[in-house]
Amino acid sequence: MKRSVAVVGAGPAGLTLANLIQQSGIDCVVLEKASRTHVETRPRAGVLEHRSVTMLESHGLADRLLMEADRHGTCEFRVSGQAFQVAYSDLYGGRQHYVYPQQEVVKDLIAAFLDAGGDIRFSVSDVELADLTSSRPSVSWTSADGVRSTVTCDFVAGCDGFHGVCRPSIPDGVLTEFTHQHGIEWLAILAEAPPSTKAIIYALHEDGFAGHMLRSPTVSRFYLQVPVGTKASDWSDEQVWEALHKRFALHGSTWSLTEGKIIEKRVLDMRSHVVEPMSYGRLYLLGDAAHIITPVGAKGMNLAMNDAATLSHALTDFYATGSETGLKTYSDDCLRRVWRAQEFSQWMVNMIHTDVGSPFFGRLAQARLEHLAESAAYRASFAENYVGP
Ligand code: FAS
Repeated sequence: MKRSVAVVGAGPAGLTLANLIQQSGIDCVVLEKASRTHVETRPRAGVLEHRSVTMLESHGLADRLLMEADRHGTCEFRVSGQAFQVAYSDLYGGRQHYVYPQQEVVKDLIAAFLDAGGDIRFSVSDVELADLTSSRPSVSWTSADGVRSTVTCDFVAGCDGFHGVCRPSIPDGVLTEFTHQHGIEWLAILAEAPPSTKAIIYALHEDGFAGHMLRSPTVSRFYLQVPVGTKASDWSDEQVWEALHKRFALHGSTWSLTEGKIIEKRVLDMRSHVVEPMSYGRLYLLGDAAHIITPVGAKGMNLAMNDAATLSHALTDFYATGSETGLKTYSDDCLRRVWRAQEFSQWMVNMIHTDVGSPFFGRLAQARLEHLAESAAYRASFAENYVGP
């Protein structure tokens, strides 16, 4: 087959890109190794930044999101049984977060792409990239019925996540990899429990961090800091709820945590990873294929979508005017935003964990929190980075 662009991976990065370039009249094919049902039911992130929603809305891709998503503009910090809130939306021009599960975003983007005549191949295997430095790279795959196919194209978009095939297709020595292991692990819990809060809660406790994230009116995401090397099976549901009650407890308050059936428990090792540059020849890397960030600050999905918007602009310009400027600056444009997000995420990791590194850092974490509680200027800077500059 011949296409202008081959997109490998149907996550937020690949699907946003495919929809945007299709709207610009650029033909593409999307290749996804999982089934449609799997990608449309796989729970991951759940918070969209103001600018991601503005971008989707400007392309007519946010109708259901805008109808169903909860808007949030406040978050809460709990330390030693005391709580304070940061009304970050008021501090940053009314910009809000939209709580809308990633799998719903994926579902909407697949539907919009197919409704507009898009071509997605699900359940493909053995994806291989070739001739990436030529003007006609190609991608080959085997479909579920065993047929081997090849698409020749102008550009390949590597949107296949951290464990995909696109980044490893780049020869050794081309990319510079920046990796940081935070030395922390979180037990990520999904429970059929209505949220017990209207604001995301970050709780610091001598036993470790606890987080109450928001997903939907019937499902909540919780995070529990656990010792490195923990297996999800080490924690019974009873132990999970006991620890959450203890770490969220407030002195002299009637606030209570509503429990529910735990439907997912997995351990997330907190690591960050960035490759430079985010392109090689006619291959462009987007989202988790190029950068991994901790869930602290909810940046992963938003960075993936912004990479897609940036590459879409560059490709639209290339096909409309022949200009390669956007394609040449794509990597630097994205990396500026990626490192800004990594810096903020690291700052928050160090603020909400009291035992990262030496006890000295524990004191720093406390000082940061006190500064956030007391200083309007500090809160304004927090607000800008938290909701997305
Ligand atoms: P994705 O990983 O979403 O999509 C890549 C796609 O490529 C997948 O559909 C995959 O099946 C496909 N693929 C892989 N290899 C392929 C191959 N060889 N051929 C074809 N297709 C292939 N972020 C938050 O902010 N909050 C959270 O709570 C949160 N939770 C997360 C939980 C988990 C388990 C993970 C892995 C990530 C989580 N994230 C979270 C980060 C997450 O949101 C990512 O940043 C986001 O999915 C990145 O989007 P993509 O780059 O599109 O990658």
